[in-house]
Amino acid sequence: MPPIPSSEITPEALFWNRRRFMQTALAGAALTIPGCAATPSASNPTPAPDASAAPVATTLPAGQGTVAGTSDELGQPLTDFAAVTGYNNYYEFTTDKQAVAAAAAGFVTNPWTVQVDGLVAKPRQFALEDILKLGNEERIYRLRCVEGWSMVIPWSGFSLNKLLALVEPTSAAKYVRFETLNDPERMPGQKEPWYTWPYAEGLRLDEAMHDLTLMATGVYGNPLPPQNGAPLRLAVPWKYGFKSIKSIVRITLTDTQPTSLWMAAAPDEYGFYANVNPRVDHPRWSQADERRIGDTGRRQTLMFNGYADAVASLYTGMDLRKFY
Ligand SMILES: Nc1nc2c(c(=O)[nH]1)N[C@H]1C(S)=C(S)[C@@H](COP(=O)(O)O)O[C@H]1N2
Ligand SMILES: [Mo]
Repeated sequence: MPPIPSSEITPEALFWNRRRFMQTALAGAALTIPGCAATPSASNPTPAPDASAAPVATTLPAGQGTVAGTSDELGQPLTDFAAVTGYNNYYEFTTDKQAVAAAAAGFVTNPWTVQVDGLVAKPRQFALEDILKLGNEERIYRLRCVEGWSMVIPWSGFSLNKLLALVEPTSAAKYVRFETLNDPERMPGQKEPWYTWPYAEGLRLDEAMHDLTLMATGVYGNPLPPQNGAPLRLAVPWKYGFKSIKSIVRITLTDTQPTSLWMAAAPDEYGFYANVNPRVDHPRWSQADERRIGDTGRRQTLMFNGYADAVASLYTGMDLRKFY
């Protein structure tokens, strides 16, 4: 078994969790010992390391629709459909990336409503059908996971600012908080006590209003499959992937900086901003480079994941080491 570089170890295998896990194990619970040979199970919250190659499609797979683009604006080719839909982080189902698709396969996302509330003039509960009317543009974005791997993904959807405009944020609104469905019967990972469910994320209002911030409702020319966050999820391409919250049911405008699931789990490791920054290392590994899924070697990570021209001005005057 090859040694696993620390940069390929799922960061969500938090020290905090390991400590708790070891305490539980020492207390006599019959748990699987984590490690590269261990299969994550319901009783083992320590995720599998990202050591294996993602599956590669050999034929045009069922479920892949028509996609106009073949590469991102830097000329980098799309990541295979099989990897985009077969190698996922979605802790509500399982921490095993290659088992998410099967674990989430029966997840029913119709009917679905999204409540948009808080500091807005027109709070509203949207039916999914009405949200889908806001647009269906193709957007090819890089996704850089904080764990050190990346993909190029053809999303479809619309800029989140279109939805926010409908509810009219008040002048007191400074942040936007997002929440995933909370339903442990349908999302069995939520029965694990390690995290503060439901998954929550947040953006500053100006980040949320930025045209690049996408409410994704499709991938690879079709509606999102469950493993990618059906029926709708964020895609915030200049931030680490964990900001791109899946299966959203509530969006709340607020004057207070939201606490995300990862900030609550490990405040020393995950900040609110989480902008991709090759010069600010994770406390436990470098962020200078990344493995593009499908590639063998590693490539340099780009400031703001390559979107600096579009977004750097949002952070003028901020110390990006402090405001990680
Ligand atoms: N609700 C929820 N959203 C989530 C996650 C999750 O576990 N639960 N994982 C995040 C992480 S760490 C990443 S890298 C991306 C992965 O998106 P993908 O599986 O569509 O590539 O989803 C993010 N959104
Ligand atoms: Mo991630």
